[in-house]
Amino acid sequence: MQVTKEQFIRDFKDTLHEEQQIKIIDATPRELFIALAKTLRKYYTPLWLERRRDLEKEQKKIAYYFSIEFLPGRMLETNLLNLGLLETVKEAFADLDLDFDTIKETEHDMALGNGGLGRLAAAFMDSLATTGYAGFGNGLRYRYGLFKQRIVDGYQVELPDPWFDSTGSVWETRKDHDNVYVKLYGDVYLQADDAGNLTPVYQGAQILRAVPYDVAQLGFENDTVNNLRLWDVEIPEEDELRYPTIADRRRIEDITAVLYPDDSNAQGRELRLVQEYFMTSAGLQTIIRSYLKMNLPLEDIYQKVAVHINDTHPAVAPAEFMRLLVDEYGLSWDKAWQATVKTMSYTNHTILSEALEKWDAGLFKYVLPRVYQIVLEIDRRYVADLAAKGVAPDVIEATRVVKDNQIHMAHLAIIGGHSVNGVAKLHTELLKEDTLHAFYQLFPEKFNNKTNGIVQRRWTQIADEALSNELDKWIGKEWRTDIHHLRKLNAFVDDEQAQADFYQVKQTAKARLAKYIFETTGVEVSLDAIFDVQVKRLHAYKRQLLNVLHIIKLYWDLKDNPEKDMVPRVFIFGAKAAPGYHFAKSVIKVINELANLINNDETLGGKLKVVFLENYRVSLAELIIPAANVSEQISLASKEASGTSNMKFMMTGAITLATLDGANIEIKDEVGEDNIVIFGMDKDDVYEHYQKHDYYSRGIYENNPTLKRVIDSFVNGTIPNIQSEGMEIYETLITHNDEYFLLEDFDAYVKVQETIDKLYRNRSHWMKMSLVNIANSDKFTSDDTIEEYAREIWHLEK
Ligand code: 26Q
Repeated sequence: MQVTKEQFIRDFKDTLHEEQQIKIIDATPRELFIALAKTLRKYYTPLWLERRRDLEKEQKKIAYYFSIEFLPGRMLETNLLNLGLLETVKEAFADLDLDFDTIKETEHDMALGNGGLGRLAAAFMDSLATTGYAGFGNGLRYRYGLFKQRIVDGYQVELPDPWFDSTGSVWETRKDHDNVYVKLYGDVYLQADDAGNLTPVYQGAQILRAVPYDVAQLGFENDTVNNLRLWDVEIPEEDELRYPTIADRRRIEDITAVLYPDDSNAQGRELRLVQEYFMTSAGLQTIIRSYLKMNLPLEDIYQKVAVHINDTHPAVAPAEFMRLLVDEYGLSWDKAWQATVKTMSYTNHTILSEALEKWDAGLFKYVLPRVYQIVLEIDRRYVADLAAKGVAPDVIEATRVVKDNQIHMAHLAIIGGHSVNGVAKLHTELLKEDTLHAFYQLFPEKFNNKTNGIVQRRWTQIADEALSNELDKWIGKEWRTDIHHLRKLNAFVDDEQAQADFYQVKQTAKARLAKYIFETTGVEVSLDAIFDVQVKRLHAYKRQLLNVLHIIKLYWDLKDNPEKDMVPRVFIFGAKAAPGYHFAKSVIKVINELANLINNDETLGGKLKVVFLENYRVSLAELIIPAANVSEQISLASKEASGTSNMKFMMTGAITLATLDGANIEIKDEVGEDNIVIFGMDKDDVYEHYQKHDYYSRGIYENNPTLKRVIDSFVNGTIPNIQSEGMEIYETLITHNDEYFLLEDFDAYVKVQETIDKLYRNRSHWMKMSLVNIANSDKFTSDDTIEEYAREIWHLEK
């Protein structure tokens, strides 16, 4: 978009005057942010309208990405960058004597997601617009994003995260004309008409209004604007009398109040099912409506529409689509089913069985009586079809949708769609071999891999300006528009000047983070130390605790020998624990108390520091990741489906310290074994233990004095203030046999940490490794991942 600095300044001042009746010198940074955002909206709104018109005219196929999470973080800089105005606006602000960073920091992260899955959905929105495909998001407009984490006395405290104020978010537009109605609860029976056709009759259903709020998704420098549609709930005026009290109304508002209501009780689980159905039904209804405007036969809808099911949360989609096609639009079951299967596709994000959603059939029937009947019919026909084909009864039983009084949502998504994909090569192999093996045998053609990706523009051009400028200097600017030009950096990995220059880039990022660490925690860290970072959701399988075990080992090394020759190390953590996840919260407490112990022990000579940064989120990641020397990706092999922060660290020049899990394997394939540090058991070792049932953590503990001393530190008072948490960890590791095999991997991990220490001492060699990582990170652009989805799953045209 062509806007001169002068023009922008005029537009910006006009917006400030017209919308806020205020002058620049009187405005707060927040008011300036709002005016800036509104100025941008004026710039892109014509493009947004034009996009709609074009799509209607050209009748291109559209993919709809259904996801219960979207985690874009801050949108200002992305929107500026994608409009081609980031530099112009920074210069304009400098002219106006305004500090751009102060203004941008008043934007609240849009955090409608937990972690990887939600961030991936947001990345895909950016990449769909950037690659020019018609791909729209469909989700929920939560009033509160993922909780805001504070650390008090070392404990996680969860505070609400109201991410928009009474005027809503500046980036959204309410679209009243696209309202739809969603039916829940009540009774349904089937009534035959004169011709014998059965129509469902609903009695006493609750009818809610779904109101869409659209958020523009701008493509990078291509004038393309796609749409992310977030649904909110309202009580229809005509039904107001059904909700006479504040409590009655609040129960409805609760539907879009928070992401992942507490599902440890029945009420929470019901709310979650309502959320999932609400967003799915509203989205599908609008899709069918807009398809029908083209006057094409409904049974051909798959030619113009693809619906993607992001994990099982929207997996009610095939059944709801069937309900709409058959009940509301009168298609025959068979035609509707063919259309449904060709329309739907599903991504699996985890092999952990506890995350594969199953609904109690009684609850499902109570909340969604008609959809329940349809699910039963899908299940009945599935079983009959396979039996007729001679499929073994145990295979049918293992894969059907309804069994043991539960609705298996992944099964519904697989049976009701034409594609199932995992998110990294190993993960997809495991789905085929293990988790979804029976399905793979029945429908091998449905299975495919789509390795995750990241929006590299955010992690370089936005988060790491110094790196971006240095890249311009060495390889020219083309990489900014076509990331594959990064490979040119391979020519300079041995160049001593390049090594020195990129070392300075990293030091700049470290200095910025060190300042933040000091301001937020009071801990001083040296820029000569290795910044060793593990940031991700706190989960046992991700093994933050293995990192902790190693830190305690270093602590004892230094206590025994204060002269120990080691490069100073700063261990940096960022992690939120699910509110009901006791063990994860205990690990956070232990990290914080260990940090207190270590950071205040002067005998350690400043060689060891531990920092836990509270409230890890996208905007904090933008500060932390560019500053990392070491990227900790130490999940138990087979458990991390892909990981995506590993890709961000790689691209900003950290060395990956990893197990052979998820996309770490593919990072290794890109950089070669010499430029990554791999350790520990692989997936076969892990599966061998499962088969042989021969893992015995107590045996390892008793035979490894170093490890024993480390583990005893949790319960012998070494770390103050962690009585019950230390005990819980001890029991997890020893009494409960260490489910994620930390003990077996401990020695290997210690050893590669020593390798890291050695490698870092040779600056030239370290920087060579770092440059190889940056130079080959183009592999993980989400733009390419989306190209694969578009071509191979959704069959879209550009
Ligand atoms: C399931 C049932 C009941 C309640 C909650 C859930 C639930 C909630 C969130 C299940 C899964 C999630 C989130 C999963 C997630 O973020 N997975 C990550 O997805 C990334 C993108 O594909 C991968 O890179 C990560 O490896 C994977 O952990």
